[in-house]
Amino acid sequence: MTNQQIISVLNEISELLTVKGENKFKIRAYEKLARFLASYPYELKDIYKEKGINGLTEIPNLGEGIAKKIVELIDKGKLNYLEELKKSLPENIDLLLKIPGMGPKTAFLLGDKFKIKTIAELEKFLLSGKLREVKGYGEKVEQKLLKGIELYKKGEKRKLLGEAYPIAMKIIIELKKMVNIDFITPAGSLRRMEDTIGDIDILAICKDKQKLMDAFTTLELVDNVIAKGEKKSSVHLMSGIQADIRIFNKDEIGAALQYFTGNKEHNVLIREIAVKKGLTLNEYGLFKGNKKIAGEKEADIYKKLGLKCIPPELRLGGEEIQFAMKRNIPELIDYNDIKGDFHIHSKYSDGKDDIETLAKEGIKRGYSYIAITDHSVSLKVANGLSVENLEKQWYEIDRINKKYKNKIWILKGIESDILPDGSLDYPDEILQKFDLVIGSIHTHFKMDKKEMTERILKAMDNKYLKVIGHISGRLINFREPYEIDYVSIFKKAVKKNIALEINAQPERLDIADIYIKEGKKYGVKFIIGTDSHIAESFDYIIYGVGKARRGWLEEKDVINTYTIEKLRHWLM
Ligand code: DGT
Ligand code: CA
Ligand code: CA
Ligand code: ZN
Repeated sequence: MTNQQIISVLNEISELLTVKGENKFKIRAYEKLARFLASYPYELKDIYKEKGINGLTEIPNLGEGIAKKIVELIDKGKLNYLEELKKSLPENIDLLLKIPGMGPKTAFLLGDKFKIKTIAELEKFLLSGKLREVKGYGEKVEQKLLKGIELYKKGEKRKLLGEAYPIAMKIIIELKKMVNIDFITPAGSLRRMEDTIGDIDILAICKDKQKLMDAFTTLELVDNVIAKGEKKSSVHLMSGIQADIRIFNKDEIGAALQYFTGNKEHNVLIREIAVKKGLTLNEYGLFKGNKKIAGEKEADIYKKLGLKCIPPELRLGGEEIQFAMKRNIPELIDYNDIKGDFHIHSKYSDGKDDIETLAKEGIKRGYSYIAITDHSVSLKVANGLSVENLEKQWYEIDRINKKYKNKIWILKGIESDILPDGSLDYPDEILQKFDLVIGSIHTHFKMDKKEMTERILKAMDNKYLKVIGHISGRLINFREPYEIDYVSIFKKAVKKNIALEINAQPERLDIADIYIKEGKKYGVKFIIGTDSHIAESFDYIIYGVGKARRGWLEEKDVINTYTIEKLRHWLM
């Protein structure tokens, strides 16, 4: 029972209680804990194993009542309370509630009055136009729910990069502990750093194949084994993802990496080039007749085909091939080029950690600077900062900056709401005191393309604004982006020296990589922010760099690579 699974049970309970019209405070307790756990770094089952139920009740937001339920979940894998709750409501209402955009009242209506029990039934019902005949419902709700079904179907199949990536790393670390492995690496969509991952593909070189397969199929993370062979095995993981492992010989691994990194379209184009040259390419090597001319090194495959080696993140079966032919692939920003993080929440708003903890985390990672960017005053749900609290925070930042002088620079930042009329959330005399002002949209998502674009352009007129945060508002698999006119924002960003944020939160990854690539053509600069609400989330930076690379960005395009001097200059 992972935290992720516990969170979904908590959310399910809170939704079912809402449907029942139960006490608000009771419901909120479940919601609050679920939100808190989403960025909690320790597994509850480990804490329980070590310290028992008392370990659980020490955790903030976790009272004794819920702790008992969590214990039952960990011990038995299910919860009687939840089963009973479900029985007292229309059948399968919990399934209906998983549809993005579905509220508890509507779910109850659909289950109770119309006896809808499956997603397929729901889809049919919505398409029949019967919902709009119910008082208070219209075509709009039908459309919204149909969209929700579409998102749900996608989300069922694909996991977020930020869920799959740590799992793949964990698999690799665990296997290395148990077996003597010569080489092991992820391939597939994970290596390409796609937004979402269908399944995890792992490639390895290992002399003791049998032992590696035994270890892989008996990992603690494994739920059930799909297939176990000498060179390939597949498993379903507890987290709902499938993982494959394939073992190759040393003289094949480069070709295997090329083949299994994909994507498919890229591979088709690469194979066409090979064929034109009278060569054959497969996952074991590049061959001229029976003679292998490349196979051990991935770069050699590309080289022998007359191409510059293409970074995995660019392998999409598009123009990367043409660029590689002309040897025009840019030197992409590297995962080690990052000198700081520009989007961090502290406990002054809705983060968990204090400024000093965050500073130490930055130092631990070798950063030269981090920006504390809490929420602004009007975002009450996230405990947005009043001017009074801001002053307290600045005082604290000054103290920490003094204490860790020459080790790290803590920027006084803010993630200011962009209000519906495009104004920022504080008067200019406050805004001017920040080192870094990010403007983000957190409310009023329903504006049309023109209104939304104008709202953002208006915010960019504020001379203290330096960054537009998570520009499209999308939540992958959950909320569609609102529409905006990217080009007019790109042009204004360049003119006003405003950077666009690559928000590295796994569910956001916003601005999307296709627009990063587009923006770069206009000369836009980008800033990567993890949007951390806890120090451990500094890890998300790799997803941000992955997105930057997929957007063809170089070191010079990303502000996080700047030295302190250069950063200060940019901020002026
Ligand atoms: P995913 O798992 O849906 O997120 O995406 P991938 O790209 O990881 O796809 P997957 O796991 O089905 O296969 C891994 C790679 O193996 C894929 O990117 C390219 C290669 N591959 C798989 N099947 C084929 C195929 O039929 N033809 C070619 N040329 N390559 C394939
Ligand atoms: Ca895959
Ligand atoms: Ca696969
Ligand atoms: Zn935000």
